[in-house]
Amino acid sequence: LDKLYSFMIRLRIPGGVINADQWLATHDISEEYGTGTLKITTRQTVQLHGLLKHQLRPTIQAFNTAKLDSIAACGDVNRNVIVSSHPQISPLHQEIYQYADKISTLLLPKTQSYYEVFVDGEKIYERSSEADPLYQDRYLPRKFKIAIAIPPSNDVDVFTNDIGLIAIVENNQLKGFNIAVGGGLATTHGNPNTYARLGSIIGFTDSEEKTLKAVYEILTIQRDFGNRVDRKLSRMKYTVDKLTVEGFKKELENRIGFDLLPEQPFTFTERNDRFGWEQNHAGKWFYTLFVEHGVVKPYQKQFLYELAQLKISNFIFSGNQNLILGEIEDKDKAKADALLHKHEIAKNDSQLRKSSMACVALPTCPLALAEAQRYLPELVTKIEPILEKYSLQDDAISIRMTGCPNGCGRPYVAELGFIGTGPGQYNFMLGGDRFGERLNKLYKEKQTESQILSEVDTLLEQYTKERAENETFGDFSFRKFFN
Ligand code: SRM
Ligand code: SF4
Repeated sequence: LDKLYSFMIRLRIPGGVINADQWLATHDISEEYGTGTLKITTRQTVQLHGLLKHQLRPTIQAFNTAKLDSIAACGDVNRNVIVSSHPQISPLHQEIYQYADKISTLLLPKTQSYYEVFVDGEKIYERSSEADPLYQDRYLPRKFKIAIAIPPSNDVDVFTNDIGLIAIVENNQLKGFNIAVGGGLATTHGNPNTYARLGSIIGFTDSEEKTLKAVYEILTIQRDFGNRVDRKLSRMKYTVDKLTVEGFKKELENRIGFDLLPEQPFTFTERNDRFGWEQNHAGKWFYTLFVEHGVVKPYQKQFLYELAQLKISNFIFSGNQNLILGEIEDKDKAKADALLHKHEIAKNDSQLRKSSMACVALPTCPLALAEAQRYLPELVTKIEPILEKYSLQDDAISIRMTGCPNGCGRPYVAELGFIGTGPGQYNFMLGGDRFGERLNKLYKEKQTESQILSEVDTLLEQYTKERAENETFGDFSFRKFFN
C-alpha cells in the first residue's frame, strides 16, 4: 500500500467491560490517532476511524500495552461475544459474564499473525505453527456471532445471532442455557434468496462443559456445511435452514455425544438500557449514560476522561450503543455525581430517542446507500412532536435505522425500522415487537422523509384510537397490517 488509505479499528471486548486504565488508554489513543471520535458499536465494543496506514502499528501496540486487542473483531471467525450488560440486574451477572470471555477465548483463531504483523514485528515460529482444529486451513464460510442474554433483559437481541444463549436462572442459581441457532439479519436488495432470520431454540445445556462443547461444535457444523460458493448465502442461518432445525440439532448431538435437554421457560420484559443511577444487590452503583448511536460527544468524552482518572468505576459498553459506569462504591458515588453535574451530563431526552439505534453508514461505511447515525437524531426530533400530539411521549417505541440492508443497527427487530435504499430513501419496516422476539416486515418501500413523517402521523393516530389495553405499538401494527 502506498496511498493514504484510512482504516477503522474495532476492539475485541467480550462482554464489553474495560477498566478505568483501559478507558484512559483508549481515550489517549483516540486523541493521538484517527479522527478523535470514539464510537460504541452495537456489539459492546468501540471503534476508531480514520487511522492512516503508518498509524496502525503504534495504535495496535498502544492497545496491546493496555491489554486490549482487536483479534477476530472482523473476518470469517467468531466475533465479539456479547452478554446482557447490566450487572445490577442480576447477582449472577458476573458468573454469566465469564462465559463471554471463555467462549471468546475458546473460539479465537490460533494464528499469531496479529502479533507478528502488528505487535512484535517478528515471526514467532513455534506459536505460528500451532494447528487450529477449529478453523483448520479454511476458517468459517462467513462471520459468526454469539450473544448471551440474561432474562428479563434482551438488550443483546439474542435471537439475531448465529448462536444465542439464554441464561436460565432458578432460585438465584445458574441452571444452564437455552441454545438458539441460526439468527442473522442481513438481506440484499433485489436478492429474494436472502432473508433476516431469528434463531431457533434447539434445546438446553445444564453444565459449563456441555455448553462450551455445544457452542464449539455448532461452529464446526457451520464450518463443514456452510455455503462457500455464494457469500450472500453463507451465514449459518442458511445452513440451519438447509439442514432443517431438526437435522441441525441431530448433527450437533452426533458431534457432542449427548442429547440436548428440553428448552426451559424464560420471559423477556425489557430490551432498553436502564438509564441513570441504579444499585446492585451488593450496594454498588451503576450509572447508564445515553450515548446517541454510540458516538461519544466531546463533552461526554471529557467527563468520561475525568471519571476514569478517579479510578472509581469500570466502563461497560451496552449492545444498545450506550455506556454503563459500573461498580462504583457507595463512598465514591458523590465524586461521580459531582462530575455528572459539572459536565451537565443528564439530559432530558425523549423515550423515543433513548430507544433509537443507528449504524455508522455515511461517511465512513463503504456499503452505505443512505445516512443513518448522522440523520436519525434529526428524524427523531421531527417525530417527537407527533408523539406529543397523541400523548405518546412516554412510550418507548423502538426506532432503528441503517444505511443499507446489512442490518448493523438491527433495524429488522425494531417497532419502527428504516433501511436505506438510496440517498434520502428508506424501506419502512413495521410490526417488530418491543423485546426482539419477532421480525418486522416491509410496510412501504423507498420512503422519503416527508412520506415517513406522514405515515408515522397516521400510524400513531390509529394506534392511539385502536390499540388494545397495554398493546405496544409494534404488536398493534403487526396485528393491524400483517396478521
Ligand atoms: Fe456490521 C459490515 C459496522 C454490527 C451486519 N458493518 C460492516 C462494515 C464493516 C462495512 C464493511 O464491511 O465495509 C461496517 C463498518 C462501518 C464503519 O464505517 O465503521 C459495519 N456493524 C457495524 C457497526 C459498527 C454498526 C454500529 O454502528 O454499531 C457494528 C459493529 C459491531 C461490532 O462491534 O462487531 C455492526 N453488523 C452489525 C450487526 C448487528 C449485530 O451484530 O448485532 C449486523 C447484523 C447482524 C448479523 O450479522 O446478521 C451486521 N455488517 C453486517 C453485514 C452483513 C453480514 C451478512 O450476514 O451478510 C456486513 C457486510 C458484510 O459482512 O459483508 C457488515
Ligand atoms: Fe454500513 Fe450497511 Fe452496516 Fe450501516 S448497515 S454500517 S450502511 S454495512
